[in-house]
Amino acid sequence: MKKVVHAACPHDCPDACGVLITIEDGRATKIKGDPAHPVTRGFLCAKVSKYLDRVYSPDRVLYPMRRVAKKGSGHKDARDFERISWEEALEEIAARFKQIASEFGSEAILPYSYGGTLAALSSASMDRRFFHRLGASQLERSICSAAGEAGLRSVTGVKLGTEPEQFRESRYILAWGANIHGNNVHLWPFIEEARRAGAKLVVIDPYRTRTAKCADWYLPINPGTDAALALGMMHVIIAEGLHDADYVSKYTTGFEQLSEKVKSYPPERVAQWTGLSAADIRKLAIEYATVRPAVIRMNYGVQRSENGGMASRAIAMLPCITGSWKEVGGGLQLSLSGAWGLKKDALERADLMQQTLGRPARVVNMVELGKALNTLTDPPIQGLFVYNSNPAAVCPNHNEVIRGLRRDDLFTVVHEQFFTDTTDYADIVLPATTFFEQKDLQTAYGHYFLQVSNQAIEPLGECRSNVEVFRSLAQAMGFEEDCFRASVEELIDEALNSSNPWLHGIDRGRLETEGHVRLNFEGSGANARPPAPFLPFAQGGFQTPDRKAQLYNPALAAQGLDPVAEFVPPLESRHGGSSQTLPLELLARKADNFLNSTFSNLPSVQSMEEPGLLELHPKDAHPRGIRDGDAVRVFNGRGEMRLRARVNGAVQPGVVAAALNWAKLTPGGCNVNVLTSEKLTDMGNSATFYSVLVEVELSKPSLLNGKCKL
Ligand SMILES: Nc1nc2c(c(=O)[nH]1)N[C@H]1C(S)=C(S)[C@@H](COP(=O)(O)OP(=O)(O)OC[C@H]3O[C@@H](n4cnc5c(=O)[nH]c(N)nc54)[C@H](O)[C@@H]3O)O[C@H]1N2
Ligand SMILES: Nc1nc2c(c(=O)[nH]1)N[C@H]1C(S)=C(S)[C@@H](COP(=O)(O)OP(=O)(O)OC[C@H]3O[C@@H](n4cnc5c(=O)[nH]c(N)nc54)[C@H](O)[C@@H]3O)O[C@H]1N2
Ligand code: SF4
Ligand SMILES: [Mo]
Repeated sequence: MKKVVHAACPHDCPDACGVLITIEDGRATKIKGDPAHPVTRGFLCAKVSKYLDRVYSPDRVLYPMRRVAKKGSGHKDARDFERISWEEALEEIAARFKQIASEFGSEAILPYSYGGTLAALSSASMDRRFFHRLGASQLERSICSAAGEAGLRSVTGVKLGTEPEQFRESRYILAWGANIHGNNVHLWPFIEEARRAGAKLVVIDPYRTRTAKCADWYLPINPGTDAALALGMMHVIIAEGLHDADYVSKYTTGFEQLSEKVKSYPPERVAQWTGLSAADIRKLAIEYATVRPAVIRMNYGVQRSENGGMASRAIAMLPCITGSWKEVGGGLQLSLSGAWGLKKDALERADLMQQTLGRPARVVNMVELGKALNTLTDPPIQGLFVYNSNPAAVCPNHNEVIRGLRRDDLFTVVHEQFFTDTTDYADIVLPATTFFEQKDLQTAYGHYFLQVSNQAIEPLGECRSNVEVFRSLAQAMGFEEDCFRASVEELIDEALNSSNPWLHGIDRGRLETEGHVRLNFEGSGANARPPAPFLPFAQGGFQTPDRKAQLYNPALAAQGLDPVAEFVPPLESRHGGSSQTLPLELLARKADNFLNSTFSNLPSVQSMEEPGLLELHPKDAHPRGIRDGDAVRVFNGRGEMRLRARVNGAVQPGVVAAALNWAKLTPGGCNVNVLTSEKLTDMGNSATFYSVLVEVELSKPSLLNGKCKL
């Protein structure tokens, strides 16, 4: 029998595509985009188009497994484990967690999860209930976007922005630290539509991405200098009187302080930091302010540097001073995730932690996993439960993370779909379903459509969903609260039972029938209006204390930051002053065809990438005797790796780039995060993957096949 099921892609991607899965005799035989979805419009990215290869991969984890080989050695796949039953696995985990809790206290157990799936239930529901009830340490989940969110919110008070459909109305589009073509591909057709109508696409990125290659104007900015550029643009806009005085006076506070501040950022000075010419900076500012509507797609590339919070803040001020929020096709998009307002307290039940501990549990920042595993005391981390994440690949300061994961006294459980870099250090591996095998609720951070993702096939092998794993683990621990028995449907209903007016009229039944539903921006009942473009800040409405955009934000001063904005060069950069020890800035990037480390083990997806490359400029290659194709050693005080040189036009002199991959699949055996640091950003305690200094030298080709040196 053949049927087609509507699902939603839950991967960590702004697009949250509507998906149609064809099933024949219980087996998925086809995946395609749902043509009815107004934003993702019937196509999928290259990697998810190959999703059947992932679901039915012979490498899936299908059964609970217990380690038999020594941690970190052996085959680094299923052969290092013995198959056990779910009952044995759950009993062993419960027994170990109870023993750790009684000996060290429950905060010696740390959950570790991030973006394996962003579906509402799979990412934060039963799991949170479980760890709150257990009294485990809390994880600060800031590895990706926290600096940018803090920067944006310091201006607007909320993560809202321009909906993607409006980009077709824009006439000037700034892709700022945003690899749209690689990481947010469903925005691209709207941009193309705008360009056919005469729009100009400007890309500001230190790496010549696919998006940059397609741009009308590409500005290869020096890494970590975006705050200077935004302040320089505002210098020109204000000096030329191109700001919207009416919007500014009605809907912003602090314009006077901003005007004063930007006087010290003339284009000539900004040029020295950014590597862009003063003439280009001036031209960019004038075009941005006068070619209307102008929209900014800022993305998280901007905020993965030491002062990325401030950079995002400065950029977020631009549409506030030009009044571009008033226009359809104007404004700015970073993340739209502030719109959903699902009932988190019901889903996550943080009150259970209070009940167990009588206080909030200790917080451990996920970026500092290496430090946490190796240095925390009182209590030390003795139990680690990893799900939705692959920290042995994605965490900065990889060598320290691995040193911690190797500890014999650390009990590590990993719930996974594949034998990743992290399962190489697991005591117990539990098999996880993919989104084909479970039902969930799906929000998005790049559009405003809510979806239900239906279950298409039965779980493979003995795979269980995140919800089911924590439900059964709660039972094994003897947690008796009713909330540990909730079904998926009940959890979806609880999530939607929110006071957010934009969810008014949207319930599970409607989502199940319609597949996707746009948030209710129009109001309901007598106040309802016909669907119209959503302009979140056309008439102010910022979610700040005074409802105005905060060009001056007093709360920042309390954190030791400039309450207006300022540019401070990253310490670990060529402009960083005394701490500068090595000459090259490394962009430890994402691969266009993987999703962080996900997909990197699938042959059909691997064939679209060329892993193991270090991209560098001829001006840096030649003095070091490096030619295209040579083996090179890339190193700094934290570690080293071997890569193959690609001397091309991707980066400017002084900048090199390498992409994220599984460590065990990277030539030389360790990945780019051996070079990155645990240093946190200025705002949001986020990661600084793009503030890294390295040196590069020729290496012996044979060492490309060597082992990671710890
Ligand atoms: N194909 C694919 N899609 C993805 C992902 C993936 O790994 N692969 N990852 C997903 C995830 S988790 C996220 S958070 C989003 C992220 O999507 P993006 O926010 O687009 O993230 P990045 O690729 O980190 O950075 C975007 C660009 O910023 C540039 N950049 C680096 N440093 C600077 C800087 O100092 N200034 C400026 N202006 N630009 C800089 C980088 O070169 C990069 O091209 O994408 C999601 N989508
Ligand atoms: N050098 C460098 N490092 C980076 C970045 C970078 O640009 N450069 N990007 C950073 C960013 S932006 C992010 S968001 C993080 C991402 O960090 P992670 O969220 O850890 O990302 P992934 O590598 O995609 O690993 C997710 C894992 O979850 C598993 N998974 C998927 N679905 C499920 C499920 O339903 N249940 C369970 N239990 N597991 C599941 C997948 O198989 C996969 O192995 O990486 C960060 N690390
Ligand atoms: S990864 Fe992103 S673009 Fe690809 S199918 Fe999923 S949501 Fe769509
Ligand atoms: Mo991310």
